[in-house]
Amino acid sequence: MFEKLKEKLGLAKKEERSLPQESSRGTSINTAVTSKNFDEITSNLKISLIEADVALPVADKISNVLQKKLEDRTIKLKGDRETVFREAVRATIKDVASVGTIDLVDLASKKSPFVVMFVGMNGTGKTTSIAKLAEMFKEKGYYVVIAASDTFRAGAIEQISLHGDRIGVKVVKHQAGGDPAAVAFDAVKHASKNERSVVLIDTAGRMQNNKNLLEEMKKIKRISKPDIIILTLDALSGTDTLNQAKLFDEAVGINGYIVTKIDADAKGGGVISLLSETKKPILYIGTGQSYSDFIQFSLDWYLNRLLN
Ligand SMILES: Nc1nc2c(ncn2[C@@H]2O[C@H](COP(=O)(O)OP(=O)(O)OP(=O)(O)O)[C@@H](O)[C@H]2O)c(=O)[nH]1
Ligand SMILES: [Mg+2]
Repeated sequence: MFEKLKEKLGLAKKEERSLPQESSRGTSINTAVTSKNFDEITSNLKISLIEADVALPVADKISNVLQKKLEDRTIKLKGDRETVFREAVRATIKDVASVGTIDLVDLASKKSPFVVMFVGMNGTGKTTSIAKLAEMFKEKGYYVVIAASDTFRAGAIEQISLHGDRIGVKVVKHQAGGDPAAVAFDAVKHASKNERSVVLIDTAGRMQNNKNLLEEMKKIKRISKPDIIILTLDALSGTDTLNQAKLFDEAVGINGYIVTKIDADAKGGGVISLLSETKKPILYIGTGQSYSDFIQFSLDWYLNRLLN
C-alpha cells in the first residue's frame, strides 16, 4: 500500500529506497537541508507528489507549506534530519487534509430508521461496501434492510440478494427494470416497523454522461430522504476521483466517501487530494473483497501507514 508515495517522499525503508540520498545536483532531502537547496527539494517533492496521484494544486500547497516548515526549522536542525523531514511531511499533510468526521454508528444510534444512500461510478464498490456495512451494523444489533435499487444492471438484484442471504439481513427488491425510487421507499417503510433499524440503498453505477441515471438518482433521494449520501470511489481511479466527487456532489450532494481497493493502491496520493480539495470526510476504506476488509478511516491511520 502507498509504496509509490513513500518512495517518492524518500520514506521507504532504506533498502527499498530508489530515491537517491544525493540528487543529481548533489543535494538531498535527508542529508543536506539548507536554505540554498529548499527550492530544489520542494520542486522535486512537487513532481514526486504529482506522480503519486496528488493533484497539482494540492502538491503546490504541500510543497509551499513544507518549504515554510523546513525554513522555520533550519537553524534548529541538529539531530536526525530524516525525522525532521518526516515530522514536516506529517504536519504538512495534516494542514492541508484535515476535515471533520462523520461517525455512521453514532448517527444510527440517534435516529431510526437511519437511511444511507450509496452512489458512484460503475464498479467502484457500492454493493460490496454496502455488504460490509450491513454486516457491521448487524453485529452491532441493528435491524438492517438493504434496498436493491440497482434495477438497471443485469444481475445486480441477484448479487445484492446473495450478500443479504450470506449476512442474514433483509433485502427489499422489486423486479429488474423497476422503479428504483419505489424500492428505496418500500425499504424505508419496512424498516420503520422496527426499532434501531438501518436502511442501506444500493443504486446503479452511473457513467458521467448518463443523464437519465443521474436524474433517477435525484428521484431516489427525493423519495427516500436519506440521512447520509455516500459516494464510493475506487482508489485506482487516481486523480479522476476528484472529477467524480465534483460531479456527484453537484448532482445529489455528497456527505462523504468510501474509498475502495486501497489494498491495490500503490500510489496513495489520491486520498490527500480528495480530502484537501473537497473538505469532505472519508468514512471508511475498503482493503479487500472480504466483509472484514473494511476500516474506519482517520488521517492518523493514513499518516502512520505512510510515514512509519
Ligand atoms: N481488492 C478490493 N476489491 C474490491 C474492494 N471493494 C470492492 N471490490 C471489488 O470490486 C468489484 C466491483 O465491486 P461492486 O461492489 O460490485 O461495485 P459496484 O459499485 O456495486 O458496481 P456496479 O454495481 O457495477 O456499479 C468487485 O469485484 C468487488 O469484489 C476493495 O476494497 N478491495
Ligand atoms: Mg453494484
